[in-house]
Amino acid sequence: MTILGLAGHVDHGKTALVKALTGIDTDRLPEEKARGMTTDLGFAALRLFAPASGQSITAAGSEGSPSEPAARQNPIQEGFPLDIGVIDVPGHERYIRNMVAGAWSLDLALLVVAADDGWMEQSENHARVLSAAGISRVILVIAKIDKVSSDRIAAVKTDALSRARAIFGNHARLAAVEVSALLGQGIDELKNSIALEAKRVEIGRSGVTASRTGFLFIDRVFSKPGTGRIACGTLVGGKLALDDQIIQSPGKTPLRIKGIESLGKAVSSISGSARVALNLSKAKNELRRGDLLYTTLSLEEQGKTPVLFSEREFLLKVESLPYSDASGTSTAEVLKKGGEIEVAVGTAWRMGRITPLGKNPWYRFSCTDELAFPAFSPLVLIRHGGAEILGRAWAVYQGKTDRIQRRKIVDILKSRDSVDLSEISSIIRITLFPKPKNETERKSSEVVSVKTPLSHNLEPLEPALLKAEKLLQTAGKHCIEYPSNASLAFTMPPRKDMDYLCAKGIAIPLDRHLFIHREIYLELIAATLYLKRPGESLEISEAKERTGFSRKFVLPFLNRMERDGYIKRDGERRVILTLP
Ligand SMILES: Nc1nc2c(ncn2[C@@H]2O[C@H](COP(=O)(O)OP(=O)(O)OP(=O)(O)O)[C@@H](O)[C@H]2O)c(=O)[nH]1
Ligand SMILES: [Mg+2]
Repeated sequence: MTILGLAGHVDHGKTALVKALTGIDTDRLPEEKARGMTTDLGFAALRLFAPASGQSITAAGSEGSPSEPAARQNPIQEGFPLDIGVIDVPGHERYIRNMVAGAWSLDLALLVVAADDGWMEQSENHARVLSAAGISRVILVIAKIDKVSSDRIAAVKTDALSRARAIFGNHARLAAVEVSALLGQGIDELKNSIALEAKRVEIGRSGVTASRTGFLFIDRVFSKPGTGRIACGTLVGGKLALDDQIIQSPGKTPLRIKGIESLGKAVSSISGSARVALNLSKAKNELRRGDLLYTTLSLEEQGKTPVLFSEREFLLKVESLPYSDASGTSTAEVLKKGGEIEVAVGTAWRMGRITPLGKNPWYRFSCTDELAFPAFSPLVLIRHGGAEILGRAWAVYQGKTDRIQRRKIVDILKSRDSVDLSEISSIIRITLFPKPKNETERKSSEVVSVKTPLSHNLEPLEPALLKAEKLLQTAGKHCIEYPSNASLAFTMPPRKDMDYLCAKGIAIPLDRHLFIHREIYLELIAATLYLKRPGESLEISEAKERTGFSRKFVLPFLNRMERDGYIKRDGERRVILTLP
């Protein structure tokens, strides 16, 4: 599914345009109806069909980059149905945070500029939000063309295109279409442009393996009598299926997916990107707009680079965003003294304090409530209490730091301004938490280096051993236990095969009788230590909840983790020594 979002100044015709495209009135709240103004996000669905290859957009400067996916072999043929989730946003500056909420996750944006007013303050702000969110496919819609002369339309279009180009940069795909939602003029042409861009988005996706972790910022929560709690949002990456576990953060609460709907239809599974409504099991925490839901992380994704941040304090790399002309204040100028600021990501935003770290562009940001977001998502910086978009930022570290640690970090950053963010993030973590040199740590790092590859790269196994491995995989976290009872005997691999798999590192003995596949063992360690830090305690109940093991299995599992150097018993406590 392609996710399309609207943007543009108040009253420039965004909601009317969505209605002209989809037939749906996205202003659903009574307040919106009464005021004739959008105040919150609105949602609609559109189905278009892929146009023939080679059809070009009526565009200005929309050549796209040479690496455009369309240049690859095209798996999406003419007539292929393209489902498009549409997100309408408010244009009034008072609701800028809601607009930012709608901008996360977009594949394509319609930047609406009314031909009578021309480029206005929120055209500028919204364009900068889209650019902050990394949106680089934009169709500039010159709206309400029935109200003005053709000369005026041409002038507004030229001005808006050059301003948009200044904000989005030369790499962005930028097309322009003139419409009147009132008369229906230009709507077919706009649909063609959307279909062409959506086709490119889908072609781009089809060649790429979806990221394993799916993220969804909740944008709406409601209860349905007899069904329970429903959370809506845009799923980005990953795959969800009925009965899967999904985690809610802040709070890291596991929830079960009881039902999935997308574009009004019930489905049993869905892959991102998609608009979804999830019926979720009861949990101790409320579901709130701004909460992040995510699928359980695999070990592979948890390696050195974080996949998720969820904390009250972060170290940020801040970046300025271009304005459409030279009038704007520089981000560094505004932030140099630090102070109150608002940070928005997805549907979440927090007020907090930003403090320069001593060296541009690095800052510390702390807020009172935990903020959860996918690692390396751009954060939008908004002037405290205002609507001005000050810049964007990326978190490179989460958690509190003391003065000495920060001084160390500044020293690192001085010499590494141009280094990749995930690398910076790893360097900071290693600097703040150097590996202890004691015996247990040495052992554990050996374990880590031996087990890191997820699949064993050994010589091919003979059929009998392959069968034994398959049985072990099928058993999953139920493990294989010897001697088994008679009714299960036929599914048990011979003990000598299991011993061989252990010798090859494919099977892991949790104790002398209980065996688990190595990949499953590693996944369970990752789940158990997820977002934990060395030095923290690990409770048995927590390990049970995170692994789904019964008490009978959780103790051998924890003992094995201890033998592998991940944790250490300290009286009644188990202390975390190292992370996978
Ligand atoms: N003449 C004319 N009027 C239009 C057209 N499109 C929208 N309008 C009118 O412009 C006004 C604002 O339209 P909306 O679609 O509500 O504008 P919006 O951008 O969604 O406004 P906000 O959501 O408040 O930012 C309404 O009175 C519409 O009827 C058009 O193509 N021609
Ligand atoms: Mg509107």
